[in-house]
Amino acid sequence: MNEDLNLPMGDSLALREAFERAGQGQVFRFFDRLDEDARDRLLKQASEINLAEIDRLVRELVLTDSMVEPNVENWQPAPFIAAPVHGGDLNAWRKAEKMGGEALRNGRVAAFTVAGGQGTRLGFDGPKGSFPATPVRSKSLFQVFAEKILTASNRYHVAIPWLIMTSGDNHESTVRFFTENQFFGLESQGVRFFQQGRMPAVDFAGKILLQKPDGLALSPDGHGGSLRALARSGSLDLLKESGIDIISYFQVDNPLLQPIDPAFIGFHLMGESEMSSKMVCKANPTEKVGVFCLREDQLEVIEYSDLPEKLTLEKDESSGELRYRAGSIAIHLISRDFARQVGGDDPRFRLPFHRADKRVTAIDSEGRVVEPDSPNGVKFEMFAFDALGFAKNPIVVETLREDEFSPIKNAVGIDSAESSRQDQLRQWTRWLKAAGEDIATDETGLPGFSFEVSPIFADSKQAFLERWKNLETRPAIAEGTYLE
Ligand code: UD2
Repeated sequence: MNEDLNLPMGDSLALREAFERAGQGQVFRFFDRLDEDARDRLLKQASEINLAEIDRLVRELVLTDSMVEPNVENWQPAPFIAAPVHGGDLNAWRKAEKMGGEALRNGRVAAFTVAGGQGTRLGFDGPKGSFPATPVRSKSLFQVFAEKILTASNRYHVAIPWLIMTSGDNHESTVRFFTENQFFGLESQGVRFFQQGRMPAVDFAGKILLQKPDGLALSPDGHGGSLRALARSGSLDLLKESGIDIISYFQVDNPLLQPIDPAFIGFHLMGESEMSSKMVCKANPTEKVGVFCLREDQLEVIEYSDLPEKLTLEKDESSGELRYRAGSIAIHLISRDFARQVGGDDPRFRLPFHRADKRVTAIDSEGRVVEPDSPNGVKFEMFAFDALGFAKNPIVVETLREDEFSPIKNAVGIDSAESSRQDQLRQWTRWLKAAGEDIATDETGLPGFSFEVSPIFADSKQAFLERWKNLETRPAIAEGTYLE
């Protein structure tokens, strides 16, 4: 008996034979030379692999030339609910906010962060959520979200649970980060971590790559894997038991976002939507965000790299605005039952995998480690926004970039820690000015000094104005001021 695997020896042989039959026998190339523990490790990883799925993906995505130009005849920009400042119906927004507030008070909402990505572009050693994001206190992204969730919990008199999806690469370090920081003031039992699935990388002939003699080259299965992981981890069952039917989904990289947004929740409910999304108007045609489109009347997000150039640049004749301007900022509301449907095993609701050609450190047939300087392999990833294709009544709601979107993705330049820090400062400065304070800024609204407003003090302009008005003594805002 092989204790670790809980697999009788006969079964480990059956596993090896199954790989052989699937044309993936190279996975066990070094098996005979491995010691007992190393064999167990390899067998355990191999048993995670769905060979039929890999076979299908290799045939569909790796061995075929799928670079066919799409026929864009039936494409349209997606409609969206405009923000009040862009002509949206203020009464509808008020109604939505009220309805969302009620759902929150009734404990129907959980927050959900996808934090399983490898964060390679940032070059930061550690889970991306532990990256220091704020200008004065250098609070981590996780702390910013935790404080926003705590503030919303206090406002609606309900403990809002927080689900956090990690991956095999960062699960332990993420949990440790929360434990070491006492969960940033949240109740630890209200925060639930679970790992997403992994997929093996293959070479351009479709063969699964080995990272070492006893290890496959595995990587997270994309943020779309969150739907499977929500179901498989038992999280959806727990939500059901707690009467929660709305999941507020967001990425780990954007400190400006509102994890809990009553108006968005209200629109989701009024529209009887199974999956709703937020958009901002694209900053420029080539901004690296997906775009909401209608394809044959079906709402989809088309990743920027897949949107044909003609459509990327197309402008509205009368307004001069980009026609395809509804940029996805990867914030969604997902109904629990819909998550179960898309995260289950029914092939009718199967999210597609996308192919990403990447440099994959792997060993060659002699067991030598090869660090390639150009892509040598294919990774398979699912995208959460592809679930929109299965959703009933999906809706898109506009939010303002300056209020809600300033992600930290790159080490320098656009979407970097510095650009995000400046956007946070601009936001707080706008709140102070709205409260009647005089703060000198440059023409972009950036003050000449750093200060910080904690989400515990205020998490929106409305909350800030209220809080500021009621302060007995108002602090001078200067370099290093921290409002808590
Ligand atoms: C994403 C969207 C883009 C736009 C932009 C907004 C895709 C393909 N593109 O671009 O359209 O909405 O965000 O900021 O999504 N993650 C996991 N597991 C994985 C992979 C990623 O949890 O296996 C998480 C990751 O931790 C992060 C988020 O998903 O929170 C986004 O991942 P990304 O950095 O790969 O997405 P990005 O910036 O290319």
